[in-house]
Amino acid sequence: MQRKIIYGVLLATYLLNSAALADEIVQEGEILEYGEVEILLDQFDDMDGAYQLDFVQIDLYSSMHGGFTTSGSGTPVFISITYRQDYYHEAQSLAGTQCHFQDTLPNIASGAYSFWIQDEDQVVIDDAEGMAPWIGKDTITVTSIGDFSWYADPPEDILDCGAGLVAEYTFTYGYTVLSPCPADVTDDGTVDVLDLLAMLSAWGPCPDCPEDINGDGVVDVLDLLEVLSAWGPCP
Ligand SMILES: [Ca+2]
Ligand SMILES: [Ca+2]
Repeated sequence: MQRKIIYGVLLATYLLNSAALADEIVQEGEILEYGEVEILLDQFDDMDGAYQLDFVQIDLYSSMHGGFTTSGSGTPVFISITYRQDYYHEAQSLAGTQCHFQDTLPNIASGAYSFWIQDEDQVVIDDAEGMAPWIGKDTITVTSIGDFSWYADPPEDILDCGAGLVAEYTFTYGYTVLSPCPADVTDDGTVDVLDLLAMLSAWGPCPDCPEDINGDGVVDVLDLLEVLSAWGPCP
């Protein structure tokens, strides 16, 4: 019984190691101004086709620091701020993120009132395949727009107001390390009858499986031809 458990662990370890290696690279930065900002996406490199880009995730975290002085009438002051960022590569729209802040603050007489408020948003770009040719080598344009509203009734209750913003962004590049010898589905350094047998046992629709060498979601004669043309030791 003990031995069976150990074999089970070894088999699980082998299966994990034989799967394609997936990894992530994170690029972080800050945007401190409104309008257009260029960001060089220089953290991902496809290593001349050895890495496949799977997804790009953008996380935006915004902090708003504001302050105001009031008449001290006692009427609450309502603040609503929307901060939007749009991401473009040349004319192509990639994604948009939006943070929204709102709060009700007291209308006090004793000098200025200051506050910090935060929000965060996340977006995942599905069309990472379309980004792969230029990502790592080119810039994107980020357009930042803020919409501020301050309400009190009567409005004269707000004597003075202002706000500043810090937006931190994170780009996460998810990628897969591609095998230099994709037809070696058993990962033993040789394309031989074992790979052929593995292919036959996975025959038919098979998304995301190593036997689908051309990545079209089906194990069929096209993949079989890839195995035959790569027959022998891997380069
Ligand atoms: Ca093999
Ligand atoms: Ca296929």
